[in-house]
Amino acid sequence: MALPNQPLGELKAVRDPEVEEREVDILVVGGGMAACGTAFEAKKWCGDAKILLCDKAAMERSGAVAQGLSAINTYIGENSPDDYVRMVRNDLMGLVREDLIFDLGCYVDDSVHLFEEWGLPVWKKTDDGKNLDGKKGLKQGTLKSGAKPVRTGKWQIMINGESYKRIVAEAAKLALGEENIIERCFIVELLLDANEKNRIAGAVGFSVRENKIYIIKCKTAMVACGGAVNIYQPRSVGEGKGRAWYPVWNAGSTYTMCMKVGAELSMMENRFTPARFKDGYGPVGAWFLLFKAKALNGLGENFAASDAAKQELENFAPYGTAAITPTCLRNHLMLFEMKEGRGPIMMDTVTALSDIGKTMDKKELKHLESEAWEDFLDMTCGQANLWCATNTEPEKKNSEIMPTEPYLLGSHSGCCGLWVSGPDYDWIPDSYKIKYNGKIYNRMTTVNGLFTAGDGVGCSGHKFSSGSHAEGRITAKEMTRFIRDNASFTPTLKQSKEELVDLVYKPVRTYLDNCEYTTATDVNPNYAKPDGMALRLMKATNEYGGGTATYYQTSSKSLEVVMELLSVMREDCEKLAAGDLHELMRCWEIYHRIWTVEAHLRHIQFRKETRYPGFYYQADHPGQDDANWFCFVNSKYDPAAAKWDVFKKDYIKIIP
Ligand code: SFD
Ligand code: AMP
Repeated sequence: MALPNQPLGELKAVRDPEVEEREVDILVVGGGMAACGTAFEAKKWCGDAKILLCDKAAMERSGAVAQGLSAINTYIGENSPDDYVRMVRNDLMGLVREDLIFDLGCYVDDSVHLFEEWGLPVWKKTDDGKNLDGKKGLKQGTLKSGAKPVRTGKWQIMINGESYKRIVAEAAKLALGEENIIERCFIVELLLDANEKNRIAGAVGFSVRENKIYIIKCKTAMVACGGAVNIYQPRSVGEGKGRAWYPVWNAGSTYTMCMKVGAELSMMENRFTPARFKDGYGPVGAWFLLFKAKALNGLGENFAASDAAKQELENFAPYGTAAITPTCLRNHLMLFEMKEGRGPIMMDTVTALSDIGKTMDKKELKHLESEAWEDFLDMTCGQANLWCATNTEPEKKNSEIMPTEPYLLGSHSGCCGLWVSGPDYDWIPDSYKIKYNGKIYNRMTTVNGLFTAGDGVGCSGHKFSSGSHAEGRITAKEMTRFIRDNASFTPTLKQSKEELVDLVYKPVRTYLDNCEYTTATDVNPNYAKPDGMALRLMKATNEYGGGTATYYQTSSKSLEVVMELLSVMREDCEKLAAGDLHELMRCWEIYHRIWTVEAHLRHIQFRKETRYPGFYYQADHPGQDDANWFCFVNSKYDPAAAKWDVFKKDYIKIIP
């Protein structure tokens, strides 16, 4: 909750903020991996065009990579882009946009090579099979010059990545110029053109550091505000609240802002419910793949290798029986054990480290143990803290893992997002292309001139940090082409300056009008504080929308109930109140979250099957139903009529 207003606390919000109006050619919303890719690439192509990037936080530490990462999960290297498509398709149970994934696979390595050039240490393999990290790894040469990375799985490589985001942001800032960047600027709505239907013309946002509103006109925009976090009740409450796996400050802005101007969403039913180290949210990939650890049930059994597990996976062939079990089905097996009373699930770190250590001398063993700690110190330092707090030495004591609360994202092991155009190749079906004035613009949404990347792009998961950056770079070129091809366009906003100020600062005015009615500023019959609204949302989704409360199960009736709760929440959002700028940000975040969750649940409601067991279950539609549902589910919100339309879209297989 925001600090109360006091001289040393949050900055008080005032009734009438300053207004700054800008007009640019290209607007980039977000400052994460994708936006940094766009920022790095744009100037090279667009000449004198004016660009502006707005990030709600400080780019050096914003978004999912804020704390750093210890692996780059997409590096094609010796593999091929078509094989990359097969991997993603299998992991996401068959339904993906193969054009987008293939296209990304062709470019992603170039971003990884750039990261290394900018100073990111990548682990290297020696000829005799040893791993070298940090400075030692650098001596082997660069990936581009042929040095071999340390592969964990087929696609992932290890890095010393605590400063990963700083490195990527520095390059983005240098390329774009600080004068073209506004940090601490939260964009709240996109704006359509007054004269041309379905054409992007700008955005409005506010500073979270001073009482100021930004009204920005643009000819084209790229929105990459990441995924949606804190939409379901986390397992930890009280002292653990605020900790999550994905970045807490990504509030579904990408999906809400785009859908509210009429952009088509796709696969919003898909969520990611990652298995993580319990309470600290430490990722499991390095443990499974690099350290070759096994997950054990409460009886100490390697349940994933049991005959019962094999049988269960056969129900989901061909995905379940593939060489690598899809992420949702790995969860499904874990949940099966837990529901049968054979929990908790433990990561057997002790055996894993002891097995690898067998071939090592004392010094190498010590280094191995420090790598185990560094995996978290580089990426999720709260997990390392938790290990300290619970006297956990991974070589001596196993740690519990557990599926977390659900997240919505399009770049990790999930694939919800916007329906976008594929590239202009003849092998790509027409239904995957979006045209404007007869021309195709790669990664453009169904709103003309509006692009997205990273977590924003639907149907193409497993891009991760590197792929999101590469995708941002793709949009930079396409946006340049878009403004050149449509040079005569002048953006005109529908709303007046006053209307936009009224919209953005409404919660501030509601607060100022009513705050003197009670002595406790959080309790007031005339308004609702965002913190309370956040708890309401999480309770509703957790209990009815397939949260942890019900082992991720929902039903037609539960969905009906949660839809009603959401519509009342949306009504009550009219009464959100903000006493300071931090709270104003919280108001807009919760508003974005509620809309995003509604889209998610509407999609689940529409798809009458359980396509992703382990991520969610529909009690009255268990199992996959390929005959009826081997298709994408798309939706579109009509801003003028305030109506949703949810519909099927054909999946087309391109790569055998
Ligand atoms: O271990 C507004 N990710 C991993 N990727 C990897 O390559 N390797 C890993 O090891 C990965 N793992 C991992 C990962 C993420 C996290 C949190 C952990 C572990 C703990 C995933 C990647 O990080 C992810 O795929 C990309 O970062 C996605 O990029 P992008 O650009 O789509 O999102 P972003 O980086 O979060 O940036 C969002 C930006 O938007 C800003 N923002 N700005 C203005 N107005 C608004 N309304 C805004 N709302 C948000 C944010 O400030 C930010 O700049 S592991 O689990 O597998
Ligand atoms: P995570 O740490 O769970 O986010 O995973 C990081 C990467 O490793 C992702 O590409 C995952 O798909 C992959 N991964 C994690 N666990 C496994 C596993 N048990 N088997 C195969 N791949 C995995």
